This record gives sequence, C-alpha cells and structure tokens, in this order.
Amino acid sequence: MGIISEELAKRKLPSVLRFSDGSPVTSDNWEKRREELLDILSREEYGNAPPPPERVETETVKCEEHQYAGKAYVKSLRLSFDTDKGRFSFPVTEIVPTGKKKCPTFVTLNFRADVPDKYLPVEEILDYGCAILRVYYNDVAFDGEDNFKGGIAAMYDRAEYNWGKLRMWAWAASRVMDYLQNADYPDLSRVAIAGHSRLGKTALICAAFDKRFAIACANDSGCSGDAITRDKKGEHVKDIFKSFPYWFCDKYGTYADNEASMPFDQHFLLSAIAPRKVALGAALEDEWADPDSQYLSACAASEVWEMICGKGLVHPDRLPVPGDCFASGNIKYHLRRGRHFLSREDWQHYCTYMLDLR
Ligand code: GTR
Repeated sequence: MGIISEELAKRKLPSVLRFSDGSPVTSDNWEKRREELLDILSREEYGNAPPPPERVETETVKCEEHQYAGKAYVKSLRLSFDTDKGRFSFPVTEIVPTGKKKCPTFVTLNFRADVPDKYLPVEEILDYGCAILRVYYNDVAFDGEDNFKGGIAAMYDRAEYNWGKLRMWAWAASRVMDYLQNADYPDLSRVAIAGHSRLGKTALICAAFDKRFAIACANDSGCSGDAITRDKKGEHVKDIFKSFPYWFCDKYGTYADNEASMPFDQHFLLSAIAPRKVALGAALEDEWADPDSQYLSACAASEVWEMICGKGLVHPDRLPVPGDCFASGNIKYHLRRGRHFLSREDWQHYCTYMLDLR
C-alpha cells in the first residue's frame, strides 16, 4: 500500500463511487451519482437553493474606457431579476481586455467593495488575456448574523429554501454566468469561478451546482471547502459552525464533534465538479485550512475523474511540500509558502491553468 492510500485509509472516508444504497457507480451512471452528491450536500451542509430566475436583466451604470494603461474597459453593471418576494438586484464590476473576443473569464467574489483589491491583481490577470467579473459578496447577502432578513436571503421563504450564505453567494455567481451567456466577449468554454477562503468554499459550491463553469479555483478554502474534515488539523465543524452558523443549513451543526457519522466528506464536493476542472491553492502556514487535508481530498476525488476521463490529480506518492504544483491532470493543486492569503502567485497558478484549457 502506498503512502497516500494509507493516509486516505486512516481517514475512513465514505466512498464517492458507491451510491447511498451501496450499488457501484460507473462512468455510465455518473450523472445520477452527481445528482445524489448534490442532494447530500444540500441536505447535510449547504442547504437548498431556489431555481434560477427566468430572466436576468443588466443595466450599465458606468463605463470607463482605456483603463489599466488602455488595456481594458471597466463597467459597473447592475443585474436584476424577479424573486418570490419581488425584484432583487446587485452590482457587478466587469473588466474586459480591449478589443479581445473569446476571452477566458473569471467570475470572482470579493471581500471588499473596491477594485482593485489586495486579493485581485487586475492588471496581471488582464495580461493573461482574461476578463474579470467581480461581485462584492456583502451586496448579495450580508456576511454576519442577520437572521436571513437582508439581501437575497430575504427574497425567498426559508421554510422552502434553507440555504446558508455560502450557497447564496454561489447562486449569485451563477446569475453572473446567466449574464455572460449573452455577452459578446467571453469564451463560454473557459469561464472559471474563483474565490479565497470562505469565498473559495463558495467557488467550489458554485461549480458543483452549475455545470456552465469550466473551472473552479478555490484558494485556501479548507474546512467545509476542499479539505477532508475527518481527522484534519485546524478548523472543524464545531469551530466553523459556532462562528458562522449562517453559512450553512442547520443540519451541518449536528456533526460538530460527530464528524465520523457524516454521510459525506469534502471530496464529495470536489467530485461533483467532475469531469470539469478544479484548481486548488494551499499555503504552508495555513494550518487552520490544513494543506495536507486539502491535498488528500483531491487525491480521494481523483478516482471519479480517473473513471470518467483518465486523470484526476496527477501526483507523486507523498504528501505535498512547498513549491509543489501538480497541474497535468483535471485537478490542479499547488502549495506555496506563506500565510492564508490570495496572492499574485496563486493567481498566476489559476491563470496558467485557465490558459492551458483548450
Ligand atoms: C475563518 C473561517 C475559515 C475561512 C476564513 C475566511 O475564520 O473559519 O474557514 O473561511 O474565515 O474566510 O477568511
């Protein structure tokens, strides 16, 4: 038995290649299993979300040409749509390389309202030829305890939809994807959803539920994101649910100190993105997220890609060390030095992976 198989065996993970009734998953019935994974994740962890609105309308509030040394235009957009309780709208910043068609495009959620931002090196991303659509997450749903009385949370009945805020932010990113369907510049076969930390978790949720995203780029997403929960270091269900219960549905809290009984682990979330691409970023000093558990999750999910299309995370039989970048399969993992942060270096990894997608 190899080192990684031993590490995985210790975690005692539920199998992603068995249906809940124990029957085997094959490449022929994979879509059915994917639906089952999404049901499990909705019921147990993130809550269920309303269906997409019929129509998303876009208004251009402001357009600035010749930005970033003339390399791009920047538009302030407002997306609006009908919900169960009336009209809802939120702002989106659109940054598009001048004169380019078929742009690889990043949809990204941000912690702050300003652009650029320390987590968003706009000019560098533009230099890769990529467009950016950026949403400030508090414009969708407030990241704090408001008893679901504000933002998109207030627009649907909680008795019907028990979504937590991670799922709400992810759902909003899908509305940006609705807008992109009719925009003239994106390469719709290369649209990524990207985010850091809680918004890295959000990126994975978004791509898992919305097949129109070709890549999920999840930076330092850790607990309840990319990292295996069972026996991880750092943050656990009890910590995250105590601090941020409103990110999840209530059921998730019942697994505090009881993770062994979860009928899922985070490799289910990664697997639900297969056979599309996943790029995971980890940082050496980010023990709260736990780089090894992030890596093992990718190793565990790999068997899905291997079954469907040959390659998941292509990696050596050892745990990762700083400087590692495994990018030859459909899951990419990099481990950089330093702290919990969405750095230029991380973006370079996501941009190169995006450009390799042809
Ligand atoms: C932490 C949380 C982490 C991560 C982080 C962040 O406090 O426990 O899981 O999401 O916040 O989003 O910055």
